[in-house]
Amino acid sequence: MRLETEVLGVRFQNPFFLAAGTCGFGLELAEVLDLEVLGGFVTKSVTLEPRLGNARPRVAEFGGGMLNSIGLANPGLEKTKREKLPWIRDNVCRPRVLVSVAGHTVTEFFMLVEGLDSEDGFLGFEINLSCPNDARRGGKPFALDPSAVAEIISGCRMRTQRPLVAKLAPNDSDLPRTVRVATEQGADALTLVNTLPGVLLNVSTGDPELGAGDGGISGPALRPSGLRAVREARANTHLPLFGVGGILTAADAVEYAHAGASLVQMGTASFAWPRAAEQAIEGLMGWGRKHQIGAWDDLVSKSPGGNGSSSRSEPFDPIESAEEG
Ligand code: RRO
Repeated sequence: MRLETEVLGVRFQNPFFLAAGTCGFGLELAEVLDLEVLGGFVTKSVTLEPRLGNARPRVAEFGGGMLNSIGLANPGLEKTKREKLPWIRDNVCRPRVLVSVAGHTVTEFFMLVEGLDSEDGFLGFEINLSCPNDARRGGKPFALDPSAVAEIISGCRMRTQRPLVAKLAPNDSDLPRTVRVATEQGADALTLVNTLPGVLLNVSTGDPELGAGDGGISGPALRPSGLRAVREARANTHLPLFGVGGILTAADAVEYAHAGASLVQMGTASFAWPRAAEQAIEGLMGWGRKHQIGAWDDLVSKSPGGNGSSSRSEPFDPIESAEEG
């Protein structure tokens, strides 16, 4: 099966990315995984100032996957420019890189995009609108507020010509509206989904397992939620979609293609098995042979809504829509 695909006007050698927060800025994983096999990766979310992160422990495992509250630990804008992006520019050849940015305020998103736009080494931005662990926002992601989504995406759009990918939340009670807002305001693609809010309690004490209390669920338990969100988004936008949530194997990626994703991101699986993406890429070629599918693109174009066909025609007013809600 041919895995190359063209999305966002560029060619990807295969549809597999590593998700934000699971591969640092690349170099953190380069010793255990040959990054060059990937279609791409998304960096850890960058904030304006460096952040140490939330109280430990920050991760806990359970039968369905993992709960995290890392709390946006990252080196901040200046160090990302000075050290992280030059490493990517000098060491990453074939994979395409998206830099994830996370503001605590709308204006911070603009400052991050402006601050990074003139740097080398990356393709575009993943705008993280859906972090469930930002204590400064009381855990309420921007993605659940359509007028904030409109403001952030339109403002970022004015500040860069690079691809803008909006990362949305799985617990959005009106995802079609959010998808349409992001589309109308100039996003080039959407990522679905971030982690789902949850908590794990110590059975003896009743205390939360994570230092911060609540966290975000990822891993196999998230896959049905991610698939549902991709299908729902597919019905409401013509934009290419990144599917993420519980992808471990080639078959999981195929499931996301059926739902309407053009590209996929692996997250928690690569924490447990750093070479999971490499194996899934090989597995995908085998899957194609077995099922006589010639190309990844054929799978994507057979999904409901297909690749590039929009089910929307009427113009959409995000402000009016936000007021209706
Ligand atoms: O750093 C985190 O705690 C974190 C982020 Br920014 C995110 O977007 N999703 C997540 O599960 N954790």
